[in-house]
Amino acid sequence: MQTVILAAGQGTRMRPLTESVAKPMLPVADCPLVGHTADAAVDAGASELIVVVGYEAEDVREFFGAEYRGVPVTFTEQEHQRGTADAVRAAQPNLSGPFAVLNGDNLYEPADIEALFEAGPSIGAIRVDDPTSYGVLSTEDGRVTDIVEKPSDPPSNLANAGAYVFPPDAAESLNVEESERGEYELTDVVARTIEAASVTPVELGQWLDVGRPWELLEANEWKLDELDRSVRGDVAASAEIRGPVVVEEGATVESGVVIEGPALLREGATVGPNAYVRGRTLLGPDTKVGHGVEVKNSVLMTGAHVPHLSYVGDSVLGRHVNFGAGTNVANLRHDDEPVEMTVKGDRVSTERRKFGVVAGDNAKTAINTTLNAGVKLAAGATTTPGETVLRDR
Ligand code: TTP
Repeated sequence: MQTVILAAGQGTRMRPLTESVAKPMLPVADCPLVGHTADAAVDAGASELIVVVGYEAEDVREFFGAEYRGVPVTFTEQEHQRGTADAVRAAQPNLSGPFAVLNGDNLYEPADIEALFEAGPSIGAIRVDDPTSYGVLSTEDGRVTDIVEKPSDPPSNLANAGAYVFPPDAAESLNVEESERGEYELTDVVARTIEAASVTPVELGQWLDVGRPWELLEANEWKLDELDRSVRGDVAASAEIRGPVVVEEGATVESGVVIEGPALLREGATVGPNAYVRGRTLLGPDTKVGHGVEVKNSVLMTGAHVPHLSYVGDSVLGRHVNFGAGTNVANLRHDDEPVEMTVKGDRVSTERRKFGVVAGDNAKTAINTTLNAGVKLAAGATTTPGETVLRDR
């Protein structure tokens, strides 16, 4: 089945991490987010991947190349990011038969995508406790009868999981009206398809939409949990590596270090001496976790350094971030309420009791900086020695 992967979006809710990187290219365990989306499609038997690119397209093109795991890849450019239906419209000239559409920023189980492919025209759905912030499906006699966006009175708890198989003629009905929020939405194409064809709801076992920074942490938690232990790097005799830890070739673990898996140390990462890495932690290529540093349940992207005497918990550090000596991160509120973040100007609950900070590429903290839970540092932001950062900057 031809599979369209939508990877053109600007990822504005993920800022500052998407300041100069496409969201699908953010790291999730051992590959970019979109690599996991594509893996699910390939494992399910996709015959061709049609990748819609736009924002920061070059990295996406480079990652896939002409072939991905033996499956041919075609790129198509969406010039302006005017919505998901508009993105599929960019792929339309390449379509020739039934086709699947997956969001390039969603994680799926391969078996679920296989079930979707086998079902013919279908929509992936996930059962959620509170469907009011999703597209919600109505179903009758094993087919989808309606889809409503963010209903206050949801007809079911089946949420649209952004995975579809369309019949061939759906490619002709991509010219939908602009929605209230000014986009051309794929759900409007789905609504038309439901009227014209029998569309099966396929319930997915596990699914994650990665839209906001803490969801990138959740994506890493999911994929790091799937790691099998493999230690190929240089590990000092006095270091302790516990559980499912991957130390890639070219990574270094110095003396006195304890690493509790799941954890992944990519090539060029160095830890220690005397450091503690725990939770589900990704230490990207060329990262450094130095003496007296504890890193818990965090993602350090390429070249991020936390070299001396720091605590970093439940946080995401962009590329080449540097935390000065003694920088500490708060990741828990004393009232035990979920940590909040500002996303596009609105305060939003992360629904996590523990969440630390998000630092954009090249942010640098001075010595003894204290960063409060839920704070975002813009790309290139700096702090002054001894500063306590309570608000985004
Ligand atoms: P969204 O998550 O709705 O959009 P986004 O990724 O741009 O993020 P944000 O809302 O934070 O700005 O998009 C769902 C999927 O569709 C995602 O994989 C990106 C993709 N997409 C496009 O390819 N083109 C588009 O015009 C839009 C809006 C999204």
